[in-house]
Parts: sequence; structure tokens; C-alpha cells
Amino acid sequence: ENGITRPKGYKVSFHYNSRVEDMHFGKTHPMKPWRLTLTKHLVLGYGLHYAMDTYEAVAAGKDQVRAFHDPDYVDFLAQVSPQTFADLCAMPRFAKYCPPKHENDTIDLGPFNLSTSAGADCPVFDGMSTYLFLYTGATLAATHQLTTQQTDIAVNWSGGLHHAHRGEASGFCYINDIVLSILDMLRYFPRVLYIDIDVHHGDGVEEAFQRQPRVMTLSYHRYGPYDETGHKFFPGTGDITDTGLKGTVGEHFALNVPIPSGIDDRQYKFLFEAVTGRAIEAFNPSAIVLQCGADSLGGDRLGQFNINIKQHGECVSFVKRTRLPLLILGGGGYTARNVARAWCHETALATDNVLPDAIPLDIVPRPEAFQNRAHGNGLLYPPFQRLHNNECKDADLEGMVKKIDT
Ligand code: ZLV
Ligand code: CA
Ligand code: ZN
Repeated sequence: ENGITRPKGYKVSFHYNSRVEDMHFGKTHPMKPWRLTLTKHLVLGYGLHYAMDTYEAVAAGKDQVRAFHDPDYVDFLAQVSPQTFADLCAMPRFAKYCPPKHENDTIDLGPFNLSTSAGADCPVFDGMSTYLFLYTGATLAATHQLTTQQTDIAVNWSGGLHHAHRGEASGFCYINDIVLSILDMLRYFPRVLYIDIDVHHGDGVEEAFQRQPRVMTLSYHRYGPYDETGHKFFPGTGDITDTGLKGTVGEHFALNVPIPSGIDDRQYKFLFEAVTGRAIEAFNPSAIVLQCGADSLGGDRLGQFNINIKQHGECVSFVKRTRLPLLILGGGGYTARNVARAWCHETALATDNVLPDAIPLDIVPRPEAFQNRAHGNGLLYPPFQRLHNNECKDADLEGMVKKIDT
């Protein structure tokens, strides 16, 4: 009676474990697992769980994580906590990964780019092992559903942590669940296309597959100097000329769409559909992984785009229309109420449901999170306009599409 129906002719599976919600990266850290709680409240409140097969995620095994990551790094992650950190660092096996200390360091870095100092990108926090292996387990279970053809679209909003490297954490990402998923997929699918609409460059995934012509990576991201000091927007890679490792079979299997700040819906739609459409045509993928980082939305605490939830969702719909096996993952997203709105809306799109636009406030345990005097309680609102000055010229964007096309 809530009007939610299962999609006709295909299946969607949803992978989640509420234990990821209790984590705190630190008081001032922008990554808030609380956004996943809000997302869950909306998804369940609207009744979208009736439209999918839902699975409670279990932790990934260390052996599974070793399929990409360095064995010493995996052992460290499996044991680390604020209590064990110092002792682990002192062990000869891990001490060799500790960088030398400099006198005027503001944060002291441990091994693998991890740190217990407040203000670190990749802090060591209580329960972090549990958190890492759970979001990874959810992505691997979702992947298994796809590779065994038990589902057509699999969703894990707690995954999509695209910056993690083989032996190092980076940018709030510790285990690269995306790389692990694609490695599994390559055993069943001839070619996998990875698409990344997080506002940051999907560097960890691109790097992992830079010699692999069976994986094409395509990232849309803010790129270029962003402040008075000329500092680059994190992680600083993903130039348009970066198309994969030169002189290897992987060359031409990476695509990057670097975007200035303030891009609006119309411009993003143009770029996304032109470039993604051409990539699908040329690469002819057998499956697609879509990282839906919600920090590309206007009003995000870290992002600098002016994209609305509706357009963010249209990227999902565009990819879904290929009817290829599809893995949908989360990623960044730092204005929690908007992250939850976007990912709930995209869960509805995945299951072919249309939700009433005003969030019924009685469906969520914390209605105040979705009530706003200025913007109301719409699911697709507030619309984000010109929060950042639009530095994107149509002619430049068209030039970019032409350049990528060659
Ligand atoms: O959304 O961070 O700029 C996927 C994702 O793509 C940096 N980090 C690096 C370079 C030197 N550090 C700065 C250290 C800052 C540490 C704490 C913040 C704290 C408060 C407010 C903002 C930040 C912050 N950190 C903003 N941008 C950064 C980036 C990392 C961005 C990762 C994006 C992850 C989940
Ligand atoms: Ca991106
Ligand atoms: Zn991001």
C-alpha cells in the first residue's frame, strides 16, 4: 500500500550491515558514517526494501583482501585500533613502513599513511577494522550476486572507496573494495567498465588497472588549482591527457574528465552523456561498476560542483539503460542529509520506483534531519544553484569531449 513495487523483468540486490554506522573518524573529520544511517532511514521509510533482495553483509576475509592489497598492510588493518597502534608500529615487521619523523610535522604519520593524530585524512579510530572489512564484505557479496547471475543490479552504499592503494591508505579510503570487486568480475566478464562520479579523481582504481586492457576506468572530477596558494584539488591527478600507462597494453583504457568548479546540471549532463556514451560504444563492456560519490552535489562540504540530486540520479539512469550487469557503490558525500536523499532516490531509480517528492516526515526516526526552514522537506530538493561560481565554459567542455573522443 506504500506503492513500492519490484522491478519488472530484472532483480536488484541490496547489501548492508548497520554496524558500519557506529564509526567515528574523529570530531572534525568530514567523513560521517552517520550519512549511511540517514540513507537507511529513507530507504526503509519509503519501503524500497520490498523492491529488492536485501542481504546483511558479513566481513570480508583477509585472504579476499589480499587479492589486491599488500599482505603486511592487510595484517596491520586487521589488528589496528587506537589501543594497538603504538605496539603494532614498534613491531619490526611494520616499523619498516614508518616514515622518518620531521620536526615541524603537524601530524605524526605511522605506517601505511595511517595516523592517530586528529586532522589526519586516514585516522586510526575505534572499530575501524570492523568497519573496513564490513564495507568490503558488502561489496564482495554484491559482486558475487552479479557474477553468479542471481541479480542484475547490486547496491552497496557503504562501499566505493576509490583512493586506497595496494599498500597504503589515502583520502579516507583504506581498503579498495572497488578494485577487489573488479578483480572478481574479471573471472566471469570479458570487459568491465568503471565509472566514477565522485567529485574526486578515482586514482586508486585507475592505478590498479593501468596495465589491464580488460578494464576501462572513467572518472569525472574537480581538477586544477583551487585556492590562493595554488594547491590542487585532492588528489591532484586525473588530467585529460592521462589515458592510461603509456607504452603498455593498458594505454587508452583510462579516461579522465577534469572539470573546473561550479559546473551546473545542463553542463554535467552534456559531458556525462557524451563521454560515457562514447566509452560504452567503443569499449563494449560486459559489466559496469558505478561509483556514485555524492560529494559532486551542490552544497557538499568538500565538493565544488552545483549538481542537483535529479541530475546525479540521471547518471545512474543513463548507465542502467545499457541493461548490463551493474554494481552501484557509494563513495564520498559530506553533507549527510543530501547524501541520504541522493542515494535513496537512486535506490528508487535502480528499482524503477517513483517516490513522492515530499519526504513523509513520519517515516524517519530523525525528521529534523530532513526539515529545513529555507528548503523544505523535498527528496530532490533543495536545488543547488550557483553555490560555487561557475567556471565552466560551454566551449571548453565541448572541446574536452572532442579531445577525449580521439
Ligand atoms: O570522497 O581532512 O587534501 C572518497 C573521497 O573521494 C587532502 N585531503 C590532503 C592533502 C593533505 N591532506 C590534507 C589533510 C587534511 C586532513 C583532514 C579534512 C578535514 C576537515 C575538512 C576537510 C578535510 C579534507 N581533506 C578535505 N579534503 C581532504 C583531502 C582528502 C579528500 C578525500 C576524499 C575522499 C571517499
Ligand atoms: Ca570521480
Ligand atoms: Zn570524493
